[in-house]
Amino acid sequence: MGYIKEKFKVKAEELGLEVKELIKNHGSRKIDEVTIGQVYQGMRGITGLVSETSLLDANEGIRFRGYSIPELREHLPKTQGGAEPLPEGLFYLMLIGELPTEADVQYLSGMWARRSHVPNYVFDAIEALPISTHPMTMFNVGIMALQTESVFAKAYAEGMSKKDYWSYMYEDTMNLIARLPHIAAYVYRRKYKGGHHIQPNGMLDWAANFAHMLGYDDDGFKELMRLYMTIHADHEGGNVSAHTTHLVGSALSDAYLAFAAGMNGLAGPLHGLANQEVIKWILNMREELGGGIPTKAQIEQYVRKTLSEGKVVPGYGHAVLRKTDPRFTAQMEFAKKHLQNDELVRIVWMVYDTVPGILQELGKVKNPWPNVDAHSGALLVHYGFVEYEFYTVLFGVSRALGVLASLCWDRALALPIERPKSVTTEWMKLFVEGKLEAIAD
Ligand code: CMX
Repeated sequence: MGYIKEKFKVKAEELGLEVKELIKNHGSRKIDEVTIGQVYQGMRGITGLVSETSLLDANEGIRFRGYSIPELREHLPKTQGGAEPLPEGLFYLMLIGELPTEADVQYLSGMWARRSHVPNYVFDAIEALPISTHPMTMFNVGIMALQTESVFAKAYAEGMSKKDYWSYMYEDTMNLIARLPHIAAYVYRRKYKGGHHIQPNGMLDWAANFAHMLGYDDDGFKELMRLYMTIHADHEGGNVSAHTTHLVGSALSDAYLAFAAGMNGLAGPLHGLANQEVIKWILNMREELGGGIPTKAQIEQYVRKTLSEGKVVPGYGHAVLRKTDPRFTAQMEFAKKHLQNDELVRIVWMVYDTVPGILQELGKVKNPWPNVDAHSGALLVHYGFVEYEFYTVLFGVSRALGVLASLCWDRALALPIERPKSVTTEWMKLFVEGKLEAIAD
């Protein structure tokens, strides 16, 4: 057993005992109350899940095992001469709960490089789709084709003990994370670069190798990918992609099945697809206004037009956050350092100056501030990565780090199948009338 797996086993056994005690001594204590409004309105604000890898504060933003994004940028190992954290380090932190050493990060880079081989039938499955297929669909078809490689599913079919679930989930997690960049890059090169594929370079770190396979060997782009893969990785357990992966995994579906389900959620425009919607919206605005940098008044007018057409302003708002997303700020800092004078970046900053005030005026938007998706596209376009329909795939590759680390914990803590109770509106009406007994009859 590799030393990271051994370390995870020890940590999981310790926490497993603590959780048992917690449930035994405090299991009946109430943590929350649920209102009828919450039940109808997306279960907002109900504490009903445990996710070890990160915790979201409405005002401060995300913390990974206690570390904020600025702290991660400072403390996680970097590549030689680089300034951005290596996502391998964040994965280690989320899985083990401790900051990694340089050696831990190198161990993961090496392991993922060794496990990165993707069988040809996965590419054949992608090839079977029309070229017009959305990249997220191609990506997920690739993941589903790769499910044949699940060691968890194989061991379960052969009859494994409950005690070993975590071990096979860990192996599936490592294999899947190792292979995702190759599948994603294959989709990109097939759809946008005439099928001219680029072989992986096992000497590079995980994010740089991904950039390389996509066809971007610029050092600046590699740094951007390291930052991008780090900040998109996790956002506690309740967001659609994390929650779906956890939910599907709770049926003992393997990592491939569970992660693919999560990716279908990420592909929705109110979640991960918002990153393509943002840049599409900005480019349309620029075109409609005749090109160049619009004035603040023109942006304001365009925002109002978007709202009057019954659309949301993409990249703004959040179900939990109530301040500017620190993931937006991290990208803004990257832009200030590396691409200060980029036209699209300047428009993104002008939109940031304009949108919150207008959304506030509406009186119903709980968070008028930008989320992670409001900035990412402009950075990618700067490096020539203009195919915005692909952006959610980048988000997806990163999101694997968080949701799969969580899935390892789910199996290690032997969390049961998830099955909340639902009721009908008829039940609700009887409940408010105080006639609940009638339902029981
Ligand atoms: N533009 C216009 N209206 C918005 C809005 C925005 N950016 N954000 C919220 N609203 C509206 C909602 O549509 C809702 O309107 P109705 O009452 O008419 O249905 C009202 O304000 C209240 O919504 P809320 O409680 O503030 O927001 P929710 O928790 O329901 O939804 C989110 C959160 C992110 C889906 C929403 O803010 C939104 O649609 N934003 C734009 C899409 C986006 O950027 N998504 C990416 C989120 C980050 C991610 O997951 O990647």
